[in-house]
Amino acid sequence: MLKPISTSTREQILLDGLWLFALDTPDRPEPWGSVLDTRREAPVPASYNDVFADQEIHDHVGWVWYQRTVRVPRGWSGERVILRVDAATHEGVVYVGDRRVAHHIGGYTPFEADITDLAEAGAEIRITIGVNNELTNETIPPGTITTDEFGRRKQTYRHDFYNYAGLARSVRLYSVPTVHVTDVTVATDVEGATGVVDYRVEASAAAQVVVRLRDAAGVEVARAEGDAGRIEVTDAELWRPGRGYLYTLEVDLVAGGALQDRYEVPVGIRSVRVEGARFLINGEPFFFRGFGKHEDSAIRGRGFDNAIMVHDFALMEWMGANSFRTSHYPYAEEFLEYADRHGIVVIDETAAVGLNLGLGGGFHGRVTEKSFSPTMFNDNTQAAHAQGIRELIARDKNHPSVVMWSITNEPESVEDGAREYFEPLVALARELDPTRPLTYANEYRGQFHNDRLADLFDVICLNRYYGWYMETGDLVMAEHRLETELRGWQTTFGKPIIITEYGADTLAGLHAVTTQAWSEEFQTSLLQTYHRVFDRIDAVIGEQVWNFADFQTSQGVIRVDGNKKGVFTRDRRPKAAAHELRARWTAAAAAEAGSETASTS
Ligand code: GCB
Repeated sequence: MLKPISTSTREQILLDGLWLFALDTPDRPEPWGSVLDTRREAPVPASYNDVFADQEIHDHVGWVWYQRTVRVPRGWSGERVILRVDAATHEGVVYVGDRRVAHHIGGYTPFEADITDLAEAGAEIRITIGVNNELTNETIPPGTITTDEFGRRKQTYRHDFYNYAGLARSVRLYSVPTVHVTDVTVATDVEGATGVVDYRVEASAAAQVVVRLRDAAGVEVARAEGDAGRIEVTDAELWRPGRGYLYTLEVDLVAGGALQDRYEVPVGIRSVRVEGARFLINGEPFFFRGFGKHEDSAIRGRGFDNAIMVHDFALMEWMGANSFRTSHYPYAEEFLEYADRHGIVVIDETAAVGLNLGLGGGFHGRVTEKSFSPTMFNDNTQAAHAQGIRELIARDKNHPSVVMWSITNEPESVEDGAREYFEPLVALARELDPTRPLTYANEYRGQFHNDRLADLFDVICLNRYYGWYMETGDLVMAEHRLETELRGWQTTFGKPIIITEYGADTLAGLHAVTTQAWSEEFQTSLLQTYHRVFDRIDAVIGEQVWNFADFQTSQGVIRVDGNKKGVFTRDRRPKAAAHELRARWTAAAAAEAGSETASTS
């Protein structure tokens, strides 16, 4: 799905700001029918949970309503008018006036409606958006809703981050001409010094397609006609990690000799391949250094904020990080656009987290039920998961920063049924995007000798907590067990391995001279221990620490105001480990830059 942009034929207005806001109650009939009966105003974009000083809102399970009016620009007469919601977590329904125009399930991907018939140029329209945060065994991510003896509905879930909800990303109104571009797909490759750009354009009606590739200075370097084709750029300037050079593909629809619509896609020319135990970007082995992150900050919850995003990227750059994983859901498109421009490498993950009843059995009680069964994660769950994969790839396929899809985090991978559940999803992802490698993030019970999924994927991503959840505080044993395991994966599969999670909860300001779990020194020592092992294993081609920053979770006895495995606190102050990582990663980046200079001189 194309992101709305302004061009000479398109305009958009952001509907960010304050919207009327109310919880759904049984006695609130048709909230869209008139002005919402409330004095509350909620900021968009933001999760609503922590904005108000109100327990009921914080804990609400079910629908909430947002409403505002907007005047359709007078100049949009004769244009199509589209309303787009970047994300409604986890289900959204949209009304214009009292007409329902859109419904969407899936909390982290956009949806839109053509509302031309209801949006007369110059007129004011009332937009009401319902958002539902309920998670069941058939949603992605899954959850369980119970009603207690007081009639209170409670949401539980198996993922370790707070179930923030609401309109956490922008809502947009935009115009397109009647004949307009509906989709553009770009895939790039590198052949010697030549950059290859394959493109495909879809349009709302038959029209002549003319595409021009412009370099970063705006100079036209190639031109082609037709709705699909190949452009070759001799001596192409490549998109590289650390140097996000972007061309622009200008797509024109022409009919009757006149320009109907123009859309522009940033294009980073690069190749991605897995060969043996190497991950190659432009034919060069790439080592992932960075983090699993969250969209998480105080007050806003998962709400998108440019200041926080830029600050997080600045801190990653300060540390010499070159990559991150969008754990555990698709992030706002702005993250990927920034990563494209700045040469940051992204592993892009679906929201399929928590498909695992066996995980954390000790904390959640004994588990006797199977994860993949008709009463738990079943055909409907799988269909929702497939839809999540479709929407992720449709949204993010053109971003050069995205080098790999992760279709799930820590599913049950050792049980009967896991393979049957995942095989069709892997096939679907490969069909939708044959150009990018695929992975999934594995949890430790899926070992190299019993995991039933790893061979379906191109890269082995492991989340490991030796020295933390197992052998807590014992880094000698952690080092031994980690090394034994990684050697097992290396020998059994011969595929590249990225450690997509490792880390320790750490209370900023707690210090110790002995190996004391939760201290800043312990977090640093644990990371050093892991790094020693990584440096001894050839197949390890990446280290992404869990987590970039402390983040909010549901309440529980193992979480003190959230998960504290951040290398930064929730307000982004460095713990000692940040300095340790900075020393390691900036040295690695300098060594890579040195070898690159040597090989090009
Ligand atoms: C994991 C999960 C992540 C948790 C983390 C932890 O394996 O993938 O979502 O937050 O462990 O800290 O327990």
